[in-house]
Amino acid sequence: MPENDNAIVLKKELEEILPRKLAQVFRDYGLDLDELLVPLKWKPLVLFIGNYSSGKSTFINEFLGRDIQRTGQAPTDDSFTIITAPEGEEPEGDLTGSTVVNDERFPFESLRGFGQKLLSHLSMKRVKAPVLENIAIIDTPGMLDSVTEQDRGYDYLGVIGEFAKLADLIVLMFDPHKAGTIKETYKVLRVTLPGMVGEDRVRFVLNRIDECESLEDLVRAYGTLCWNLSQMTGRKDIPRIFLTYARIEGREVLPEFKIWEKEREELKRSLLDAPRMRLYHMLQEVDNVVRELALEIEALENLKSRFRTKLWGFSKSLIFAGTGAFFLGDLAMNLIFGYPSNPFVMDLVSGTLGPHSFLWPLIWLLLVVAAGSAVFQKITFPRFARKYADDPDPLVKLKTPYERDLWPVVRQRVSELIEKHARRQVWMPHSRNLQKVRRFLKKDLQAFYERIKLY
Ligand SMILES: Nc1nc2c(ncn2[C@@H]2O[C@H](COP(=O)(O)OP(=O)(O)O)[C@@H](O)[C@H]2O)c(=O)[nH]1
Ligand SMILES: [Mg+2]
Repeated sequence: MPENDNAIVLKKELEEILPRKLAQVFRDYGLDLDELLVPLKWKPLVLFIGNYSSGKSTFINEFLGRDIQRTGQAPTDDSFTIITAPEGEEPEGDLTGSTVVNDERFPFESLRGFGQKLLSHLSMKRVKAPVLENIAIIDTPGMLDSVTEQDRGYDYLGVIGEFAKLADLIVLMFDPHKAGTIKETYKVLRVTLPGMVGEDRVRFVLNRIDECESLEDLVRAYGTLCWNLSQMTGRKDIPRIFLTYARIEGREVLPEFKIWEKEREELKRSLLDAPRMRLYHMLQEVDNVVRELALEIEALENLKSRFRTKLWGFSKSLIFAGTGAFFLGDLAMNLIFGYPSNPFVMDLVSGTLGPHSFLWPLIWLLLVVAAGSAVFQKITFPRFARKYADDPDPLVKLKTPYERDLWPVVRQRVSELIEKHARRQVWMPHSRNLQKVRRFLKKDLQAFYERIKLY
């Protein structure tokens, strides 16, 4: 599998170049670079979701050429099953839910939070099949309807969302009878997958088309589905929908439907594309995180320049006040207390200026500067920091919808950094960091995208 080799080479290169170019910058902003690649540490994942008895398990069995998953008309299987080949010399067999979420080799730690009930409905089946060397397939209990979902005892849609975040390819399968539940499922994808980038990970499948009674019937079902989909995606164009059916022994299929048999084969082949999708996924993930970082630095750079303006304004007042105190401080003392007898200005006018004349002016100057700095440190600056910690919005100009999508998360981080380390933020070399990050996005990451296209 040359594609998979390329995937490994590219992944290695990315893992090398990312720390070399950006580790320092990540650390400067309190982010952990290693965490970024955790979801990508295991095999490429293909996730099957859709309504119950849409034919997910039947399709998976067919794809593997073995009867691995139970199938049936009623909601037969209410478990999440991760199917893959055993590693190295390990034997075939099942792993329990708690093993799956606790084994460091697998990327499923995030499922621990969903409780015991989920763990008893999660397992890994390890099956020796050549296609499973490079991918893992996740079969899910079919979506019932939103009311019944609440009885499962765990957050079903939340779990789907977690899997969707990890998955490189998502097969969204539904049948003509129950296309309604697709809406709920799709909503989860929309909120979990980042921005617009996630959409290309989804394969839409209308399965069991052999159950349509005629071609007209199929066209009607397809039309309804397209309408529903365009409402859900909010796009003008309709994503490709694979029309498929399983060949079941003893079951007659209308001859006109036979032309769709090749779509099922095409869909199977597209699952083998998962390793390449993994590369996209990986780049999108990196892209996303680095763009978040860029936005964060931009905000802090702006904070720094606002700080400079503020500091300069304050300094100007301080210079003014200091000059006044230098020339007039001892004169005022003289007028009120009669001491010192020869204030600075008088010496200046009478031409009797000597080193002794500078003593009081300098003391006054120092006093004003000290008082001014104290005010700045204790009052002006904390107020300035508080203002932007409470509301960092004025610090950025969100130019694209993508940046608007990123901002809520970044906003939170900016706010926390200002809250905790405001002083550091106004002195850090943000613009240099921003340059590094932008160069990475423009040059290095772009080069990776170009290379994927070639494969
Ligand atoms: N007519 C027809 N039946 C199918 C097709 N695919 C699956 N089935 C049947 O539908 C039932 C549910 O399938 P299953 O794979 O368990 O659905 P799942 O709940 O999505 O995993 C089973 O009885 C299958 O034999 C198909 O394309 N056409
Ligand atoms: Mg099933």
